[in-house]
Amino acid sequence: MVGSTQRRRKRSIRPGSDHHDSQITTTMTTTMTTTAKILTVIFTVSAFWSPAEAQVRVLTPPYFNLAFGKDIVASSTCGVNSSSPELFCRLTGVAGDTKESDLRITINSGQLCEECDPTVESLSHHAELAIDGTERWWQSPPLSRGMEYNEVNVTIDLEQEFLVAYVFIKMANSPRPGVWALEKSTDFGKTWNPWQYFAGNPNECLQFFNASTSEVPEEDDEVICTTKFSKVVPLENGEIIVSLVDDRPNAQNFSNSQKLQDWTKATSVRLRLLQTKTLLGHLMAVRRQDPTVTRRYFYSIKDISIGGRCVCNGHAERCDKRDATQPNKLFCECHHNTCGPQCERCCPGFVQKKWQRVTTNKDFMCEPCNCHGHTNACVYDPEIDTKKLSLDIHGNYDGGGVCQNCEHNTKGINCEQCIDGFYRPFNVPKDVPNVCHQCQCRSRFSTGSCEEGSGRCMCKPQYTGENCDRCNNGYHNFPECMPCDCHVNGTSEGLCDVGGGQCPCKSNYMGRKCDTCRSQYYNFPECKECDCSRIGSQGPDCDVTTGQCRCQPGFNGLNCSTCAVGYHGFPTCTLCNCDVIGCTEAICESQTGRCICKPNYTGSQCERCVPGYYGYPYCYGLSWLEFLPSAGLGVFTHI
Ligand SMILES: [Ca+2]
Repeated sequence: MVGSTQRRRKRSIRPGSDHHDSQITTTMTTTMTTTAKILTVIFTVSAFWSPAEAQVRVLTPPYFNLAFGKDIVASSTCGVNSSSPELFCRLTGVAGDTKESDLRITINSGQLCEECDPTVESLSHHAELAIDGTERWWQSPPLSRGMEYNEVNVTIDLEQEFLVAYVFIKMANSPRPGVWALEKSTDFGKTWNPWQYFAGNPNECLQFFNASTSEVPEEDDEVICTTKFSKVVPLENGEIIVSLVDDRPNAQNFSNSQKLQDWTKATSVRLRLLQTKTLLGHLMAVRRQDPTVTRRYFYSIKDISIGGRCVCNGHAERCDKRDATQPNKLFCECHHNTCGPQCERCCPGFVQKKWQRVTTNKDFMCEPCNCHGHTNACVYDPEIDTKKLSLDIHGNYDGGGVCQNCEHNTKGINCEQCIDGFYRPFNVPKDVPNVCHQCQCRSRFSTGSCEEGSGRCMCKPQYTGENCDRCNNGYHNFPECMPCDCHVNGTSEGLCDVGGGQCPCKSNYMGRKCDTCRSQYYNFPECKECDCSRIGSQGPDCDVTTGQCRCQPGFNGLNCSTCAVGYHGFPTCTLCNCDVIGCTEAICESQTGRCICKPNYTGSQCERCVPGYYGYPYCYGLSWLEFLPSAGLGVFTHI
């Protein structure tokens, strides 16, 4: 525990945190120092990023206030769309810290009242004021304009995906909202999901959100309904701190928990305000819509800070790169040879291994392909990876990089081979530029290719020898090397050319060139004897290709030396004496002639039912016997 605390403290003074602090302090002036303090406290005690991550290669960019400078929209605003400046009064009494000199403030039925007027900058309360870093604030229309102004949405478009650790809200001249939901979108506002519910008591949690009250989430993605931020006091300047990671099961294991990461991902954040918080004594008056009371009820927000950071998948420590085409978007400063706005892929040329996120449990770095220096271009092929065909830079067949456009007369997955007509001499390493030497082969006798290592020329089919300088078997008369007249297999004495006359054939060959099998032989160019059974076949000849003999009725097999189906007892091959209804397709055993019965049949010829079955040739079970008469079918009366 002690070690862990120390490490956490250490993290708070990392360069990233400095970056954060400077950003917060420069963007938020004067009173925002309070906010900065709160943020610092949150960062210091927060377990959002596990302390253990600092020890391995997980890189994480710093937190900053994601809301600052973003687009913010309120569905309704005090003074906007109202015919005249809109009167509102404060809940705090006249005896407050009002400056008498402030001429805007009037005292109206004992209340401190002011007006909203969007045409006068100092009386305007537009939504941007909730994220501007100053003391000015956004304010909703008072309920005196209509009870429907209980429901107001305030939406901040983050313009890209971030991981959000917390949301901090500071109220202005109103209490904190009574009932509301903090919501997030991961599709730029198309759909919304709740992050947390806020209500005054368990009944409101149920009534508005169908949720039970809970302060500590039991799941990484549990939406809790909390009551602690909906108290009526303080009447002004109240604060709400929503932590989206702390207290959740995987808070200490953030980089390994996809569920918790997904939970914190957002492209937009929305405050769906549902009901203002009323003083107990005002309850009836608000329902009656007494304007002297309802003009005191509205929402006002001085500041919304959203603490979070870019999604960089463990591959970047900074996220402040910008692109001229998308000036509002922040890009990760990627390491580990990764590329993309979120370091979500391996850079071109570094695709030997399939891209992965770095976590505390799993180190990963994109690796260049091993193309032996003959190209920088390669692509990842999952099939090559599975088959382990690609060599990595460590000399292992691991990964799926396939080199493209191999230069220097090389080819292959790793540019490890020479193209046709070139060879790699012995002792020449694969990664030298001139690895492949041209084959020195005379084209008349060789294919033009040569052997790896030795460079020995590959001969055309009709030539052979170290230098392709004599005729191959089956050819004669170097250097022409014409095909032999006589077939090399069928001719005796190794003769090749007889000047167009009859070649001397071996006993099992025939034809002028001895290039067919003699009768009773098959399987040219290796002529084998037919071997037909004298008893079972019709003659000694067989099919010249397959060797199949022509069998007598009742005989079967390549040589007609077995009995056909329905016959038994080779060499006599007698017809089986079985009942065709009761026996199987095999009819009888080929040696003994014993009939092979179907289930439920028996007897030497399968001519009766086994015990328990009745009604040959049907052989029904007992259950059928019981069933059939009652069904009135009367089958058995007819057989
Ligand atoms: Ca402000």
